Amino acid sequence: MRKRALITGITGQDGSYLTEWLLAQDYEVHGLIRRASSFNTGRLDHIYQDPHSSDKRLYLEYGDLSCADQLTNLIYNVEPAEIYHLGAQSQVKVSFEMPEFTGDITGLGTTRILEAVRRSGIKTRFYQASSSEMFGSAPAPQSELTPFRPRSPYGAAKVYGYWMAVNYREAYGMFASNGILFNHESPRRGETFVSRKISRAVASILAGKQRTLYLGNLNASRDWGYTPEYVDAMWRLLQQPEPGDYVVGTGETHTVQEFVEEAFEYVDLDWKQHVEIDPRYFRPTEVDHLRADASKIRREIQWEPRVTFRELVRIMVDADLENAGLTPIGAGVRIVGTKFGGWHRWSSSVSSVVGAAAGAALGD
Ligand code: NDP
Ligand code: GDR
Repeated sequence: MRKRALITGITGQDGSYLTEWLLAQDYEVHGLIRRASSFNTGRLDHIYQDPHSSDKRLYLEYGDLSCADQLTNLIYNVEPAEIYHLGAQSQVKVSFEMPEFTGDITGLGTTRILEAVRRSGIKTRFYQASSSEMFGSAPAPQSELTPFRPRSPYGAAKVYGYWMAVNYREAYGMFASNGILFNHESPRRGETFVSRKISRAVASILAGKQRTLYLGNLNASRDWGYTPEYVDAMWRLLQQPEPGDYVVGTGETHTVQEFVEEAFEYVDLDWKQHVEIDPRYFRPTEVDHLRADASKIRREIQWEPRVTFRELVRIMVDADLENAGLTPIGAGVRIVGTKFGGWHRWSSSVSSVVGAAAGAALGD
């Protein structure tokens, strides 16, 4: 029988790739979307099916993570075999400006979903989108055994969500797993996250539409991977015989400045001519250094990322060049062609979507 999955945060970067991946595995996919005054499904339009089609396998359902009743009804009615809980106020800088809202959506939102599962009495497998931001100031490399030291309201809310998933596993025997994912990027990344801000600026500078890119802290280092590989990891976690908590990352770290250098160098521009620091983008507390020790998932689940840091930057810059009406340099297009196929191709999965993948740009 066809498996049914429910995804919260389906309109986001990860939700859209996960949907494609699950549809390719023959799932029926239901996604929670918020009501908005304009369409917010840009990342899904290329896979959205005509509601009258007899082979329809993607359904979008209205609801909000702030409203428990809606979530309980939805979970009871859909009765999913797997729930991927990706919905969140996910922007770290915004969380300092809206700490209570972030706690409500990113933290309590997880409890609302877990409680909806418990109350509806259905048997399901639950994935919690935990984050490397939970490690905060804990020294690298960070593994499942590293104590959490969050440095933002977002990080603190994710720590709460993490422990709620563990608690429902232990208290009620629920199959609940945490994927502690390090930064993962793609051409569908929201435009205010630093990777996409850089790749878009490079394209825009080449197109003659922008001269200067204003950034904050260039010294922070992140463990950056390519999102399509990370949604595969999420799925694999829910296919295991037992639930558990896993760090997912590449094991390499690079500074924001290195991302800038790599992106500008790829198109033969001198970044020093174009990048300026604007303290507006500094955070009250910063996470300085993240690098995953992902040996557990490599060992137990055989998940291994294939896209390198340089390749990731090239994929993103090529996609934004195309989006700006320019010809891509081509290395990024080739990497997607040689390393992927099937559900994830340049023409159907990257270039046709990137223009629409503006993301929910609440702030920066
Ligand atoms: P995005 O910001 O791209 O997507 C967030 C999603 O949550 C969107 O679909 C958004 O809907 C939805 N959402 C926000 N608020 C609500 C609400 N009140 N009710 C219902 N839905 C809501 O995030 P990503 O795809 O990058 O990340 C997915 C998850 O993984 C998040 O939980 C994030 O915190 C976590 N994470 C991400 C990492 C990364 O590097 N990308 C790393 C580690 C964890 P809308 O489109 O309407 O705004
Ligand atoms: P992050 O991603 O905070 O790691 O959270 P982001 O891309 O926002 O920042 C990465 C690093 O870049 C520095 N930076 C800037 N950041 C932004 N957004 N804009 C700038 O202009 C800028 N200049 C420098 C930041 O200070 C930071 O050090 C992401 C989100 O997806 C979270 O939801 C997720 O949990 C974590 O990754 C893992």
